[in-house]
Amino acid sequence: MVQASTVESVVLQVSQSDMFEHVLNDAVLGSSIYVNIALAGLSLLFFAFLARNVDDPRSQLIIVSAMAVSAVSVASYSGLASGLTISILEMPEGHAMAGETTELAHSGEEVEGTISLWGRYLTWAFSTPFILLALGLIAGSNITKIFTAIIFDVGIMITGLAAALTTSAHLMRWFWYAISCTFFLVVVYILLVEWPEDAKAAGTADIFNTLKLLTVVLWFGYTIWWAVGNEGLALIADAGITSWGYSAFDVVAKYGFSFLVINYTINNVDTVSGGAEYGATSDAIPADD
Ligand code: RET
Repeated sequence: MVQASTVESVVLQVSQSDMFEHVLNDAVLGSSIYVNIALAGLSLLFFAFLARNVDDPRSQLIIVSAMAVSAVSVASYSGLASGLTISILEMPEGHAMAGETTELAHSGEEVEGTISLWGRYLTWAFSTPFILLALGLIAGSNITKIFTAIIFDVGIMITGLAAALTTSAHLMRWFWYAISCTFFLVVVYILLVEWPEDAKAAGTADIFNTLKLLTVVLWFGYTIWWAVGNEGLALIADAGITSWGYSAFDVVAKYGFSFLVINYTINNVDTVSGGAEYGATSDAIPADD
């Protein structure tokens, strides 16, 4: 066994199983992940139960879209819990965490670098499009606007992932962050300007405005949290607390949001319906159950 006390700093190759064990043994970081696997799974079952009697195709599309957010979340947090999508990264010179070490919770060994839960950003590229699809459908928007919102949204998350994983130069991290924020403004524009008009015409302005506010406020929350968390300015230097921030946002932005969407849809099938043949790809429409 390595005697950490006999050397000044021990540089170790951190394995996937080390990350798995570290999460398991760090109560704050671990709970920020495990609690969400449970919540995502339970919400999925709950939503399936709530929507069990809906047979209108457009309503079902909105509901499936909202449920997909929780489904991706189970996979996302499982990736973090298993050590697959979480790493210890050495921050470049100029970053507040440059030269910092992390103590592995299970072995007490010191490793150079700070923890990045980069799997979050990767999986947001798969979950957030479903949030926007549900919102766009509720607003009665057209394909062009929905496509634009989703494409720029995927851009936010992938460039956010790049910001998190860049270790070559401090400035490059913030360059990626700036690109990501620019993409975010496109989505905000659609949410605040385009879709409210569409929702008015579709007769869904009330619920849309609630969902829009919740989304815009929380999504700005994620953006600011990245900037102040351990991967950004490190005003919050602890990886566990940074992770809990995102996990808390997730509870409202994913499960709370999806519940509002599904609850509204179930109770307003007539308003959101596109007719029994909505989305059919041929003239012969087989009964789906
Ligand atoms: C990052 C950092 C780079 C700049 C920006 C970001 C925005 C992230 C957002 C995340 C929303 C996530 C949700 C997840 C639910 O599944 C990537 C933090 C702009 C808006 C809603």
